[in-house]
Amino acid sequence: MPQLVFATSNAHKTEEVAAILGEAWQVEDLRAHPGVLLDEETGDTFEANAIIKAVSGSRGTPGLLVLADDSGLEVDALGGAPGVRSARYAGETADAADNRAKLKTELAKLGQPTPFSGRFQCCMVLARDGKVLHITHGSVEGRLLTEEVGACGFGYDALFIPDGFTETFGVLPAETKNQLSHRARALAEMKDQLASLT
Ligand code: ITT
Repeated sequence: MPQLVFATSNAHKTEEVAAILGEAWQVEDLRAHPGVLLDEETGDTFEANAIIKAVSGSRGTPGLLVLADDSGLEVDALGGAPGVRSARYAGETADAADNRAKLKTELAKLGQPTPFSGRFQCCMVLARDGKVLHITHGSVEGRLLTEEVGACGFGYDALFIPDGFTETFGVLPAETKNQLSHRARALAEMKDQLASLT
């Protein structure tokens, strides 16, 4: 089974990517490569930050294929925030609960009408030995609630209802999220490229 290093410290992302790729790939994240340090995410786009993670991750794992994901939530009524700052929305040391609380506060300030339109965005970058091999993008449109519903998923999932559904990603089964999410769509675009490298 070919090996794919997923350059993330977010175990939830790894679980989703491993489930989406299935048996075809042995996916391991930075827990299996504790000496690899990624460069700081200084970009102002998902793509720029995904390139930083993939390139720095691949320099630390010579010869291996390295995939990186930069993703986040955009809310139209907030001008696209939290966007690339999704992981740090409530501050540099914020956790997911802090970020959800900040989002709920910002949405409450806006008042009606609810729910608010938005989307999850994901950019995936494949690299090897410091060189970018392929870049893909995926998104999923939906609506934001002002109260959390459900305990599945991670990050902002309990506040987001994908279009075509009536439940949040916090309620929908992982199998459903993994068929239509921003991450699933970016990975679908990446699959041919991955297959050509095995
Ligand atoms: P790595 O940089 O180590 O990959 P991270 O969690 O910091 O992990 P990002 O910088 O890409 O990753 O930030 C993405 C944030 O956007 C993430 O922390 C969540 O808050 C949110 N997010 C991304 N995808 C999500 C999803 O599928 N469901 C819920 N929230 C998501």
